[in-house]
Amino acid sequence: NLVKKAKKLCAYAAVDSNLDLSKHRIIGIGSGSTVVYVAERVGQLPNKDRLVCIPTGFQSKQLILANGLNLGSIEEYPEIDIDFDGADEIDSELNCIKGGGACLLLEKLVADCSKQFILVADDRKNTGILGKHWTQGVPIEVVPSAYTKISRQLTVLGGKPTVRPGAPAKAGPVITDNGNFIIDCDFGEIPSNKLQALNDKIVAMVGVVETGLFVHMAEKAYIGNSDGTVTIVG
Ligand code: DER
Repeated sequence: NLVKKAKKLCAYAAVDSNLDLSKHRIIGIGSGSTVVYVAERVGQLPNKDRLVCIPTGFQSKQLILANGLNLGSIEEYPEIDIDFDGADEIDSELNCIKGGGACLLLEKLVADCSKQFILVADDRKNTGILGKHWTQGVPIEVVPSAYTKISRQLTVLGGKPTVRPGAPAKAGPVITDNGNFIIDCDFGEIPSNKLQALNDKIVAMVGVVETGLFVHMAEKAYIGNSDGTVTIVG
């Protein structure tokens, strides 16, 4: 269908235009359905054996192995040359909301360790302001014992927090790859000049592990459009 085609187009374009094996050896592989095509494209490279791929969670690890790529860990490779990952929403300054797939902690860690961070997304995500299309809230990873305390603090901050349910797959909340809960907190539309302060306030709450607000981290975004074109931002 058109969305799948758009995801494949932007992912292939991002790899073809940015991955340079003469200077990139350690590459980050994100999580979600768009980055599936990034791993597929990298897996088609004739000299892919020169690469070591760093996962951002269980699904990402499976993608690396399924495409015959060398799997590394962020413990072995804390300096990553280039990272490709998806996004739930992207604003006009390439800030983004991530965490729709509950992998935001390792995604942010890998992005933080990367010299280059490239986003790949279909055009539904490219709305220009965070909270416009992605209305389920900012994903926040929290230690399970702190979720009620943090929910209260988020409400005081003006948010509407919900612990991400595991249903119908699981009774009780989603448990992340790190054994934590996800709170999705709706703050409505968030102007780009408010993002850093909001992120810092949330991260300062005891029991918060990380937020899905990726502020000034990405330098380029490849947007796949339903008309078959790719828009490059940044
Ligand atoms: O969870 C994430 O941040 C993922 O990157 C994900 O939300 C992107 O989603 P998609 O590529 O499946 O649209």
